[in-house]
Amino acid sequence: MMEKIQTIERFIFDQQPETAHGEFTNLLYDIALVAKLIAHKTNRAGLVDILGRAGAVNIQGEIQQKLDVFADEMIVRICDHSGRLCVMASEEREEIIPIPAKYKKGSYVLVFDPLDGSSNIDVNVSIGTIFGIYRCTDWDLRGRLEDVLQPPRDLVAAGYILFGASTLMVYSTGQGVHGFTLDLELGEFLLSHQDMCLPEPPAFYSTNHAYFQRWSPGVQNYTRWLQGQGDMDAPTLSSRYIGSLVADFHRNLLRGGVFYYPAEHDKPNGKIRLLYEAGPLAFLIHQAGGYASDGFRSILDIVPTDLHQRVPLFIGNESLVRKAESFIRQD
Ligand code: AHM
Ligand code: MG
Repeated sequence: MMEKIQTIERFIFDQQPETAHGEFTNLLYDIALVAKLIAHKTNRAGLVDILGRAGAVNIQGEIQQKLDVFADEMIVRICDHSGRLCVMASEEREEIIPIPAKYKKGSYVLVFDPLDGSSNIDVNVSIGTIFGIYRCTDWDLRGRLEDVLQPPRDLVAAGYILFGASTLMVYSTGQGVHGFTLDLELGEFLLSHQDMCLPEPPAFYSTNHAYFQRWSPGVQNYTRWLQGQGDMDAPTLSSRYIGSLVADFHRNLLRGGVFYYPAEHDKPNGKIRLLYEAGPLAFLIHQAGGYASDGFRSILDIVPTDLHQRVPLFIGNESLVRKAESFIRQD
């Protein structure tokens, strides 16, 4: 039994090349630590009404924080002085997050959405953290905006932490996608999903149908096709939509499917952020045998021009995402 148990530390260590200095490996450990801290806090989220609302002063005289602000600050506090990063960027902050001059700088760039699915935080529905790691582009300089604005194809690792029925950390360093479940008694992430691959045939499509009237005819026709309307080639799918990208993505990764958040008439880039959400998840889906597109091209090839740029997203089993592209081409 003991032989079968693998902690995340052990797994990361075994995967690192012999020549590695441990900087990257330790960065992944740091993220696993952050995951435990956020999990601890989110598990107590329901107690907010008893202990004090966000913004109110609690029994200890501390101001209660919103969970997404807490997660953002926790990631920055754990990662800024480790000597492994040259710069960070967060969905919660307008500007890049420099590494303070008093700390040593490292070779990596961390981009993250500290707690995605904000509309689900207060209602006890799964939420998640998404992260991506790039190499800094100029070793001699402290991190700059250019280090952050790299296309997702250049990611060296990406992953997410799902705070759901259990806490799960899923990541890839370009050698498959692996998942670890947090054992609360041991306080350790244990390998639970090795080498995840998208199954065929896919089971689900996931989108917010309420926006149907805001979509282009191509996306509307694609939706009809997914529903099996009038085409012999139509897949047999069921629909699932949580409204938490990490949870929707994770379910589709395990069962197969497509998630899409398309352009809308008055939101031509949709809602999902390229740097913190679409890019890292595109990296993961490729590693799992799938594909991610903005409807025209691979998400991996899009060079960000703005920290908070949004992008239409179609992500999942390649056959389903290619079909979206072909419907959209007819627009
Ligand atoms: P957020 O970054 O403000 O939390 O928004 C991102 C979330 C995603 O998790 C989810 O896929 C999407 O917004 C749901 O949006 P909608 O409520 O419009 O369907
Ligand atoms: Mg988000």
